[in-house]
Amino acid sequence: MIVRDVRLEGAATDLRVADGVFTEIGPDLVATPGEEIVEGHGRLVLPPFIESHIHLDSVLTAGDPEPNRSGTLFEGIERWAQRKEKLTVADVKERVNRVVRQQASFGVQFVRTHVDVTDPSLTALRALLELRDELSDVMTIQIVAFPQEGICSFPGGKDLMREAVGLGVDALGAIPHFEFTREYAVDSLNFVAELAAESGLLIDVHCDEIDDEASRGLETLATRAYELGLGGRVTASHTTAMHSYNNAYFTRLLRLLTMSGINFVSNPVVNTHLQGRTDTYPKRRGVTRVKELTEAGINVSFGQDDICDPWNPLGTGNLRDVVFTGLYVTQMLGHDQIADSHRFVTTNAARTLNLGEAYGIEVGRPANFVVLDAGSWYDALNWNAVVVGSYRAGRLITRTEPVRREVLF
Ligand code: 17E
Ligand code: FE2
Repeated sequence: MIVRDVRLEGAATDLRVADGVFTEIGPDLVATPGEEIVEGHGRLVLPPFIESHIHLDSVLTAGDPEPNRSGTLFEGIERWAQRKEKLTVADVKERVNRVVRQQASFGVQFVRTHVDVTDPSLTALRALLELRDELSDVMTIQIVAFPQEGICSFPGGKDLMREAVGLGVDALGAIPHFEFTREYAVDSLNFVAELAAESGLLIDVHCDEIDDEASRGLETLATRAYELGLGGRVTASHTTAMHSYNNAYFTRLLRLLTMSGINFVSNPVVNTHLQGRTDTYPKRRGVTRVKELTEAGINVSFGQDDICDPWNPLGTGNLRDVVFTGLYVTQMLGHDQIADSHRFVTTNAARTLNLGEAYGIEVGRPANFVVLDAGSWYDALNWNAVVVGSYRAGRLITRTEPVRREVLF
């Protein structure tokens, strides 16, 4: 197959795909007899979008059995604990199957999902493990064992984490800011770092998701990553307390973060909703320091976090909305910052997920790509361009008609 006349990194090109991989990339490719040709009409091609942080187990549960009335993270955890009692494997699979198809229609082909393992039956985890296999042809799903109610503060928390490792998760989480004490926070991070080092799993911690400037799980996580040589296999998600750190502390911390080589995920939509809730005025945005981390050469990606659940009553899974909001909230609207901002949900996210050579539009790699109804990312972002086609190993897996507006005056 030849995909003719698309724009790749600013230049017009064609793509040749055979046996599910890119075999040639360059202008004016000549079709062999019988070779299929797809017209690109000068549209933008990107590697697929990557959802680097979402909670698939809770999607589409908003209001059931009760809505989150305060809009806080902590009420969300209480509401979810109520809904968790009713989980069945069939319920989780039905909701996630719907959402994964919606994500796919927005060009997402890789998802890292956190799954709550503070449930002695591990129901949601069992459901997600089945879906990871069933959907692998169309969606790569990474599963993080996420201890929503704590590792040291939840009865049997460490055993549940070990059980999740045995069932086959991809990564280990933690939630230091929710543990009862600072000591438990440190102990939970040491536990996870050692378990990851011995099991070879990745780490992705819900780290300091609170407006408390004294919440400093991140320095422990980064230190363990540095000392154990885990570096890029470790991710710190949310890190909203960093918004409130004093600049003297942040300056010292930045040296360690750079040395450690860990990744960051910011969830700018959901954290502007959840954070600052104990403030009167001024109200903090509570989004981590994306601009400063990026300028220091540290890898940051963006996630949606939630779709219609106790922490976010809205959300579609369209990562364009996350980038759009993220750029405003982090004040990263310089021309160049906008122009390459898809990286927060493409290449930077690929690094967070440790996708390596499984990702990217290069000869010899899997022919996974999306075609947008725009000639540039700048326009695609601004005009909310649809993904007209999402290709997985060279196969068209979703198709959307371009929007055509007629003004009748
Ligand atoms: N759980 C949590 O601890 N933090 C979040 N942002 C979500 C779930 C969505
Ligand atoms: Fe989260």
